[in-house]
Amino acid sequence: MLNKKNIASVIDLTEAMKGNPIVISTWDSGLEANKAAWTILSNGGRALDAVEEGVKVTEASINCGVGLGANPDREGFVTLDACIMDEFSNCGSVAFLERIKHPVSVARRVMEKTPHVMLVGNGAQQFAVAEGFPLEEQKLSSSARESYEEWLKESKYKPVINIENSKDHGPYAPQIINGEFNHDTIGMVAMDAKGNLSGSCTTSGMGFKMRGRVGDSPIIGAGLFVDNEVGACVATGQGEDVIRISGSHTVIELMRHGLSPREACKKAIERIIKIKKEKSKDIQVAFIALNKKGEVGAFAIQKGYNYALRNNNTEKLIPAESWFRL
Ligand code: SD4
Repeated sequence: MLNKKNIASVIDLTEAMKGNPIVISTWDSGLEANKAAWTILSNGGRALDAVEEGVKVTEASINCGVGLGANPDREGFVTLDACIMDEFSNCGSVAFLERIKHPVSVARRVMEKTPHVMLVGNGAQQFAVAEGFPLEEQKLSSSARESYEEWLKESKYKPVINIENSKDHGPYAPQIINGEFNHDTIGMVAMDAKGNLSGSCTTSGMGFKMRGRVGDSPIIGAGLFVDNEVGACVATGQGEDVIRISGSHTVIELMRHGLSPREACKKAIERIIKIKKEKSKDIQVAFIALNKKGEVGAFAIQKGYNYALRNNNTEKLIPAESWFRL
């Protein structure tokens, strides 16, 4: 409950954070993405611009799970999901979007230019083209083509835990391993020099997913949530299980009630463990969160998840604690 005294302390904290921007993002790929975000944050720019430009770096790269170079669905088409949210609780999202290079920017346009929050499929593509986004060729990257052809031999669907950080095939493991397949995403949350928060999330979802499958990443409250009075959170991993607990919103509400970002992420992971029971050992889900004091934290189901942080003092990868420690 906000009373006069703690309203004052919220304002004091915000004052204290001014001039101390920070950005965190998911997986190893977050290091490069953070650099682009930092160019904006370190020059006094808005967190919203930082989280858009940051994840665009990953969208433009060839990797297994973000942007047009990513692995396709089981029909052979790359379909993209993304969302963005700002300090005023404005939000925009696209899902099942094809042939557009920067879905996060289309999500921002949905937020800024339409009365809606979410556009999907053909409608999202039509909107993007009308807004001047080029319609790219319907074509797989060579690594995605190879992975897809390999996958077609058995057509099995089984996400591989932590494939995002596998070193076997470049930074984002764009290829299949032992006939098993992957997921990947970049999520980013940031606080700017004015103490305002924003977040973004973009993905091709799970490689070789069913046509039409949409995960948590474009769902506000599941893959991403921002509350400028409290904090920002983004999820990665098996989207179905993030949606089941409204993951990112849950983390924000837990922080609102006083938990640190780490404790809040851990509690959300515990909820998934409670629901999934034995099956928890076969899935990966992770949350990263940032609160209004500029404190960060993360928690994952499985070991091997890390996130990238950049602020005035440091630029580094941080291994997250996990429910299973082996
Ligand atoms: C999804 N959550 O589509 C995404 C995948 C992901 O790292 O985060 N991979 O379910």
